[in-house]
Amino acid sequence: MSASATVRVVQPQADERIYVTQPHLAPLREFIPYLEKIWDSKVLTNGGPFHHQLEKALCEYLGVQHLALFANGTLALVTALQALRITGEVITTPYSFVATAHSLLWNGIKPVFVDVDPDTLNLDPAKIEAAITPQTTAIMPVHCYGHPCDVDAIQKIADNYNLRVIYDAAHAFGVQSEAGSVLQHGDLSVLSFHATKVFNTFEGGAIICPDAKTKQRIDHLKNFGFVDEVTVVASGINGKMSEINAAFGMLQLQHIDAALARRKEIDAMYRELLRDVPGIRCLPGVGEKTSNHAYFPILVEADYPIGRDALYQKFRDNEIHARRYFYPLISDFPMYRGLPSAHRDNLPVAADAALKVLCLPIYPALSNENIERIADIVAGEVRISAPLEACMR
Ligand code: T4K
Repeated sequence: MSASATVRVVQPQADERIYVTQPHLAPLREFIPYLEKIWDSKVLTNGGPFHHQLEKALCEYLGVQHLALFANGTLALVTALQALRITGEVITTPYSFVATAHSLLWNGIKPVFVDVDPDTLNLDPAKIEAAITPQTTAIMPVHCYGHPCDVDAIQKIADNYNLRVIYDAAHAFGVQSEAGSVLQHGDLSVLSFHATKVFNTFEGGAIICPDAKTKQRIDHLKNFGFVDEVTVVASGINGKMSEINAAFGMLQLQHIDAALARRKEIDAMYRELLRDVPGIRCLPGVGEKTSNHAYFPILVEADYPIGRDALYQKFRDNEIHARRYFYPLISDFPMYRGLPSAHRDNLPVAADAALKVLCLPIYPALSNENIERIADIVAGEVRISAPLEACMR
């Protein structure tokens, strides 16, 4: 037997791997009638019937007044800033996906990073005022992991300084506080319907706005600025959602409640299984009446036997692809790190969280068996280290 034949590396099948998320897809057969309608009508895009239906259906489902669909959340963020004619400096969080700050750069706006609250990891309202300058025109907070920001405190500051508020609500589909949808706050909120999100249309996004006039401006901006065949009122972009994505969204909406219910069960299971694991802190829900359980972040604290990156690697060795959302901080990427507000001393809480956080897999198809296996890997490190510590004593 040759040497190479003795060493058999068994590559796990793709379906044996567990990722941080897996898209929830309605059964394919249910989508066929939607496709047939598109094939019959030949309307593929530019505000067709499914686009209209989905905007209406999402307003009803989310409990909001006006919603404009987009091809993705990033284009929606870029357009939201255009819609309110934001310029100068915008206060935002370093603890998010890069698209948040990139949308500012795409508009020639300077991001000013402000630290986050240690309990919510959302923009800390107590630190916003110190970052306001004569150039500040707006605040762009993120409802990180779908947990609502302190919307009242942020609005109070915005009112005092005459600033606009655009929420990056990419994670906050369906989240409700006591006062209703979290998407009703600020001047605009932006959703993402990316494959990795709680509600997905493959790619997609939306801007939620409070009045019909703003919605009309947004609708112009996402369609090159066209009002009619011969009238262009703004230097708009092509940000429209296609009919195929909108049709899929209509179908996905029929299954969303079941998907959210399963996420809730998984969240509860993790919390129970990890409750007594020393050094592991599960981020609590904050102020939400209805959560969407979009992510399951744990913070690996100093009293856990191994570091966050070692636990991340341990998972990978077991073909479990947990993710360090959000490490590195946005403020550490090359296009931001030169900004005065990007300095670590200005962002101690965010910097600490970025080194501790690990998002565990959470998606409706995740089995109870795998949830237990994942929690067991976390708890296992404590079991391994306990006898060792006893020997050392
Ligand atoms: N603002 C915030 C706060 C955001 O989090 C995001 C997006 C945006 C704005 C921008 O919205 P969009 O323009 O994307 O609509 C992912 C997503 O690509 C990104 O949408 C999301 N945030 C971010 C938090 O996560 P990656 O680089 O982690 O994606 P990826 O491809 O590594 O996917 C993660 C895992 O999901 C994969 O390991 C497997 C699974 N997956 C992924 C895709 C794309 C699938 O099973 N199927 C798939 O099709 O960024």
